[in-house]
Amino acid sequence: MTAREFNFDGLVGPTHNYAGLSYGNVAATSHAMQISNPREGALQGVQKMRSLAALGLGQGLLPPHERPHIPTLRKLGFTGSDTRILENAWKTAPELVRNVSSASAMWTANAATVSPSSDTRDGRVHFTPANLAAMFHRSIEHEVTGRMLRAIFPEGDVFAHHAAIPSAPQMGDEGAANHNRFCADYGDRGLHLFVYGKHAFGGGAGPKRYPARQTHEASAAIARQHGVKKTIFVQQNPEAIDAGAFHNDVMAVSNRQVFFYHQDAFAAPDALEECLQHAAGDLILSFVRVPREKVSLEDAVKSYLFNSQLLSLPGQQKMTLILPMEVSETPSTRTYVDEMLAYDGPIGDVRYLDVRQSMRNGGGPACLRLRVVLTARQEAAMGARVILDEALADSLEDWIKRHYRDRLGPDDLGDPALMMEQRTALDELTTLLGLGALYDFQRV
Ligand code: SUG
Repeated sequence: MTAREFNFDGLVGPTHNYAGLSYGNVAATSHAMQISNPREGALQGVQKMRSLAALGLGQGLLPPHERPHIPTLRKLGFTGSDTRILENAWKTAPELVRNVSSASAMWTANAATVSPSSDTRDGRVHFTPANLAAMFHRSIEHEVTGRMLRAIFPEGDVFAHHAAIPSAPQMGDEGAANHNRFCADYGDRGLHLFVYGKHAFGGGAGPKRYPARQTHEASAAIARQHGVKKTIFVQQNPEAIDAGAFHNDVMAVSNRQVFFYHQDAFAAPDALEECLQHAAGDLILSFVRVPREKVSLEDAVKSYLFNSQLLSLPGQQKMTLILPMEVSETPSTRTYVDEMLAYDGPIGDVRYLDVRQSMRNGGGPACLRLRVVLTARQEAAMGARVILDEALADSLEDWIKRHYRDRLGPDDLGDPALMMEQRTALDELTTLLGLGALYDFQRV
C-alpha cells in the first residue's frame, strides 16, 4: 500500500515564554526568566512548515492549547470567575500560573505515539496521547491533545484513539520523541524501536542526575494497545539523559531504513544495530553513527544535531537533513556535517532552519513535529483544515500578526488581558482550521 508521511507541527502559542519549568532540559533551565517573543516564535514555526511544504512534503499542524489553563487551577482549589481565579493564583501561587501558562504543547513530538495502519493488528491508524507525567506543566496536555486528534482523525474504521495511559511517574510516556520506525517505503510494514529511560519496576540502571521521563512499562503499554506487530525495546544511555538528552530524539533520528544517531545514545550500539538488522530481515538498514571524538555528548545537546528531521524529498535518492541554525554555529557539528556531505552516505543534503525561540526551551525541528503516515484513503478521511498550503500559511501569519505579543516575560503571565487575548485568538483559529469547539473556554 502506498502511503505518505505527514509532519504535524505544533503551532507556537500566544503565551510562549521561558519559565524554566523542565528540570533536566538544559536549554530550558538555562534560559529561565528571559524575555520571549511569541510572535517571532510562531512566525518561525509557520516559516518552517512553509519551507517543508514547498519541498513537496506532507505538512500539517496542530493548534496551540488554551493557556493559562483555568480548569487546572480550579482543580487546585481556586474558585470564582476565570479572572478572579487567575488573579488569586498569581498572588498566592505564581509558580502554578507559570505551569498552567506554558505553551509546551508546541512540541508535538511529545503529543502522542502514532502507529501506521500497515503495522497494527487491526489495520487502523492508532493514536495515544502522551501522559507527560514527568513534568506538571506538560501533564495537563493529554486531554486536549486527544480531543484535537479525534477532531482531525475521526474514530472509526480508519482511525483508533486511546486515552493516555494512567498518569504516574512509573508510567511516564513522552510520546513519539522516544520512538523510531524503520521501513522500506512508508506504507510497508515497519519495525518499531521504542526507547525508554528506565524500568519503573524491577530495578536496573537509570540516570543519576536528571529524570528518565519515559519508562519501559509505558512504552510496552503503548505498543500493546496499538497492536504493533514488530517491536524492539531499548534503553536510552543513562549518561545521555544526565548530559541533558531528556528525550531520545535529542540523540537519534530515523527515516525509512536510515538511523542517524550518536555513539552515546545507547549503552551498547553494536548490539542494538545487530538486533535491529536481525528484526528488519530483508530490509537492509543503514546506520550513521556519530563518534564522540567528532561530536561530544555536550555538543550534541547544545547544537541539537540529532533533533533534526531526516526526510525523503520527492525525486531525491538521498535523504535530506533539516537542522537548526545552532548546528552551523557549533564548530564540531558544522565540521561533522561538512564531512558527512563529502562522504557518499545515505544523507545527501542539509538545510538549516531558524527556530531559535523554540530552541531556547529545548525544542528543535524534530521536537516541533509529530509524524503521521497516511494512505490516500486515510488522508481523505481526515476532518478539519490542518494540512498546510500557501493560503493557510498566509492566513496563519496574518492571524499571528494580529493577535500575538512580541514580548513576554514570566512575570507577565498573571495578566488577565493576556488570557483574554489568547482566547480571542484561539476562537478565531478554531474557525480558520474547521475544528469546532475544542477548548474548555469554548465548551462552557
Ligand atoms: O518537555 N520544554 C519541553 C521541550 C520538549 C522538547 N521535545 C522533544 N525533545 N521532543 C520539555 O522539556 C520548557 C518550558 C519552560 O521551561 O518554560 C519545556 O517544556
